[in-house]
Amino acid sequence: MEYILVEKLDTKVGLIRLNRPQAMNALNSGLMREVIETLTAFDQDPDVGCVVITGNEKVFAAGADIKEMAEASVVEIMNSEMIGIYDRLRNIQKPIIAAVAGVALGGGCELAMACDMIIAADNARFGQPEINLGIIPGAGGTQRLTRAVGKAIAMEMVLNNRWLSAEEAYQFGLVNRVYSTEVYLSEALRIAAEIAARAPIAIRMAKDAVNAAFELSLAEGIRLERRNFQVLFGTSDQKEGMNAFINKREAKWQGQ
Ligand code: DAK
Repeated sequence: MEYILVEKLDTKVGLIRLNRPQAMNALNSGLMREVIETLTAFDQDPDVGCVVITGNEKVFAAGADIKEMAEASVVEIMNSEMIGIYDRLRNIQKPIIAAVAGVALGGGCELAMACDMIIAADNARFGQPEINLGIIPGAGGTQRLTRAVGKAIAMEMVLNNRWLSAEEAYQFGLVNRVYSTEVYLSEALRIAAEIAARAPIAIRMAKDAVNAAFELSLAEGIRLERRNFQVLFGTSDQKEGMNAFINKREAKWQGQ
């Protein structure tokens, strides 16, 4: 890998570190290709139950690579592989946690929001500064941000480049938790390890059902949730989980 560092921890956590520090981790197509290929491999790997994506202590990612796209034509942007990459990201079935320190701007903020949870360091800042470049967010920024923080704050961020501090992002519901810069990554890895130790198929169904709340009507979402719930009664993990509860012992998940 040229632009990311990849580790597989013995806690069943896959760790991806964005690693273009000289360019503030700008998300060029090579980096994004490496991210999605690694995520796809983790998604198929039974030894990975949860993934953490992080940058470094100073920057998560300063957005798409402006130098790479500055001269692009409308057709080139329409044909950009980035579109497919963000669609594939949406289809990853295992939980993904973004551990964000420093700036998460533009496509960087969108990448964090495309994850299932965001753990922030106290120096994290979130923004959609695309308006300064004569464009608008193009990878879900106007949609996921608005659903997370509401119209008032989203409009300020998208129209007028307001950045949120970690504390504001927490208050507005964009991030799950805020920790000091010293421990934000270890805390994200701890939470990821807890999730990775849970019943894998139930975790997959749970992620699917919560995400459906953003895409379906309430009636459709309830129907999808019910199906996912029912399917789990075909797994040995459901039998094991309930049996373990009744017999007052720890469950041993098989992912079956
Ligand atoms: N792209 C390319 N290079 C970048 C960059 C970026 N987004 N951000 C920073 N860099 C580079 C700088 O050019 C500089 O490189 P050198 O000049 O040293 O060669 C180096 O990183 C250090 O940056 P600065 O010197 O500017 O560092 P400062 O600490 O002064 O400022 C900053 C840090 C993050 C505040 C500043 O660099 C900045 O404002 N960066 C740009 C932030 C931004 O505008 N982000 C939005 C980008 S647009 C798509 C979907 C989505 C998108 C695109 C397509 N499709 C579906 C097709 C997303 C678009 C975006 O994200």
